[in-house]
Amino acid sequence: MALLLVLAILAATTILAAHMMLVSESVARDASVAAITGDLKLKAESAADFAFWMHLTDRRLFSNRSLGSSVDSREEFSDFEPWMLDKREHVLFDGTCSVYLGDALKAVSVDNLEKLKESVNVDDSDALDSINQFIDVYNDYTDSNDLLNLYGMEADDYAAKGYRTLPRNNAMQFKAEIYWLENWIDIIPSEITVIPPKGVSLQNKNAKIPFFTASDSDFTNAITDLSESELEAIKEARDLWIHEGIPIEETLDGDLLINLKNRFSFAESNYAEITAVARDATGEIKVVKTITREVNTRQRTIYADRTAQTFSIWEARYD
Ligand SMILES: [Ca+2]
Repeated sequence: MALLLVLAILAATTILAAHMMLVSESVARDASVAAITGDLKLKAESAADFAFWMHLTDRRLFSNRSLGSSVDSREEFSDFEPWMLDKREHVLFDGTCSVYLGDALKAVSVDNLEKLKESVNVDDSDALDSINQFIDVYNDYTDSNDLLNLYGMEADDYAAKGYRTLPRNNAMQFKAEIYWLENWIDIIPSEITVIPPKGVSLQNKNAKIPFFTASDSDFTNAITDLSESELEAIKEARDLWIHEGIPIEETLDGDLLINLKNRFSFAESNYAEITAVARDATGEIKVVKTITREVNTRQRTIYADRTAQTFSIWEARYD
């Protein structure tokens, strides 16, 4: 009996010891992942900042800001690598970090929702009605009064849904606020343009969607009358520019290119979305940092603060 008891205690102790070892191993692994992630965050942050200054330098050196075109003429003048808002990959830190510069003017600007109608067929009254109703909800959310628009929602309506602090009754401060609005999921087709810091307004918010930063859904929304094969050709031409630097005019049929230029922007806006991806030595752990900044140094708003002393970051996030 005593022997059995001893054996039982021994077995229980062994299990406990094994469990403790597992726990301490996993704690040690978590600590090491956290340390690596911390390093990668720093790396991503410096890569994003480096890219910002390289882009400002590029803008200062070269006045031609059209994207997807041959860089031969600039190469005659300087061997400075192009740092433009065209989504091309720039590799830093011995290949462990990649940076991409995109255009921050995305498909939808929250204070220009009328533009949503451009991607809807003029005969599709249901779709147009839905957008108008959504605009009513947006207007009630942002106007300072409690007067209800025809399809809008004010404090009582939000309270009934359990949202007692809504609406803001002022301009949105974060673009993600649009996800509070009823039915957004059916109305907002893809990404949303950054909301500038307080007191600053976006220039050219009516601009066409930037071609190299456009999402797949931007393409399908904007190009409803093109064939599947034309759509594929467009995506392939874009990939060839992004990955191999082959100018768009060399890979796309002339008519198709003209058509495309009517719908999308091929010129840089003054707002950069910088994405830095930092990887550890194994490539298993990665950190993605995205920051949005104004990049036109001739605009006073690039400082975006009252004392005009810093180059403001408009938006920053880790994914
Ligand atoms: Ca209101």
